[in-house]
Amino acid sequence: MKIFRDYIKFCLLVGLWLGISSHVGSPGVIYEGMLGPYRVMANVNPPDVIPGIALVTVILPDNPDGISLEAKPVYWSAGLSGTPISDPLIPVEGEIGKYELELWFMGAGASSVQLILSQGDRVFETTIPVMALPTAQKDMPVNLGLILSALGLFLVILMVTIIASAMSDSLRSPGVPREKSGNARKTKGVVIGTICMLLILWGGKSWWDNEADSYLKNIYKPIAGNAWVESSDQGNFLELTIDKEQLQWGSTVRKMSYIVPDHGKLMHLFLIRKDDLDVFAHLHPQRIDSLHFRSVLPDLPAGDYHVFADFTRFTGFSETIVSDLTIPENTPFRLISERNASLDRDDSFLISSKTSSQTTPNLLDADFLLCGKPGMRIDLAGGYGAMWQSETEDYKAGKLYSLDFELFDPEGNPANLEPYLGMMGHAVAMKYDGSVYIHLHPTGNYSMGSQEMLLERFASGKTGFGQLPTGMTFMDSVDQVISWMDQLPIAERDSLLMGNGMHNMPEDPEHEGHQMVSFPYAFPEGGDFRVWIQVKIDGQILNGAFDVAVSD
Ligand SMILES: [Cu+2]
Repeated sequence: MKIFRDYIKFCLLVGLWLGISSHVGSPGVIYEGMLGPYRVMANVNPPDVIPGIALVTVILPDNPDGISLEAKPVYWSAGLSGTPISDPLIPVEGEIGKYELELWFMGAGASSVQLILSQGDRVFETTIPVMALPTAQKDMPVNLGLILSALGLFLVILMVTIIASAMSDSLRSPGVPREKSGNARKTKGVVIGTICMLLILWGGKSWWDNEADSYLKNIYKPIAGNAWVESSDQGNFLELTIDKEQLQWGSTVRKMSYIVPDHGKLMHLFLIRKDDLDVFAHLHPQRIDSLHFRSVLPDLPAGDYHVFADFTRFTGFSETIVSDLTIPENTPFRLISERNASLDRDDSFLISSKTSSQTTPNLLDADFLLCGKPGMRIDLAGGYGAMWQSETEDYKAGKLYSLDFELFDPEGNPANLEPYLGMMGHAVAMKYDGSVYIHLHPTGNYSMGSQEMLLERFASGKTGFGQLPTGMTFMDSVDQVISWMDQLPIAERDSLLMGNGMHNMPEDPEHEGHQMVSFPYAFPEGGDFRVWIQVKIDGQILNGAFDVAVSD
């Protein structure tokens, strides 16, 4: 019985693995933007086994007439020319402007969903980066296993019977009773047939086990980094290194030298103090070498921290390095005037209350703020304010929401948001137990760098992994771009990052002048989450924290 079940399991899991992927515990890709003249919100739930089916949900709030909507999976490696034709999305009954499609992802790798809207002779397209990777191994339902095992057993008996009959009854003429020698041949046939079938089953099983092993080796795991605090007379530094073994993934080795800038930065590193999530920092480490990154550490309280470091490769593959960091009690903090090394100009941090109901304990410095919740207005540093505009406090897992935040200046008037790292705002959502971490933007939770790399690639018509510059050359050229961007005046740098307008949301008629920032997101599971928002007003990076309980 077990042999058959294993054998069938293998049949279900045969596939090719390249080994590439993305974030922590929140695989769904949310996209908000424009599709031609129309607003579009899309949610792609990628498969967790490969080959597997992704559910693509698209909402066109403007609900245009006379359109057809299609989608196809386009891989970085295969390019547009290596992609099958697109499939039509089906309107969801009773839901205006909503369309759905189940899309097969046949291979693992840096991929995308290309959305195509046709209206008359006009065709509009957009590309949503999707990392297709195996993160699970499905168990076969017992009933199916039983049925398949029974069928398998039947097949074996059938084969043995055929062999035995071939060696006995097939040799005698019709109506002639079987002789003694015929019985002997039949028995011999049963024995030979059984041995043959057992050999075939054994061969199938060892081949299956081999495939299952290589599939398991290709199950995706985020890269685990090593993070620690290095104190010197220059100040305190966060060091992040990656062990080579961590890059091995199945038969491939992930390369760390092919990272490209994302929002003008090599890496976006988030530090979040464990358990109470009361300390949050967003840092931009410098590259020391391909496996070593360093960042100036702000004056954060001692304790154990989660570390999440987002980066994107030139293949459009965006990934998160995970690690733990301990800031020792006796970490020497120096006065700002005594410190030589200063924070990156886009770095910031926030120390907030443990829960939205707690009052103000005295802490290190004035950057301690109360944490809010949906529908609540909180103070930000410098007298600014933020309000989580929300009809409900009861958020449901899996449902697509627009997390809307309104910002106020110290006089209580609508604030005027400025671009921060090429966006009108950034947000991070994290589940209290650390199992879910996601970096959000007003345009969704996919990596902008990833989208740019994929579009560039598709436009180039190139396929495969040939003609790559060496890792060193690539790193050098990217480091030059990063340091060039870092010395640009902020306004110039940000307008450059906002430049192609691809990532800008159209003017919000209700909130002229950008007083509002919205993040589309679907919480992947229920639980207690903390959401940090980051905006820039009057040249200051302002952070605010909100707690939300999500129900399953
Ligand atoms: Cu960043």
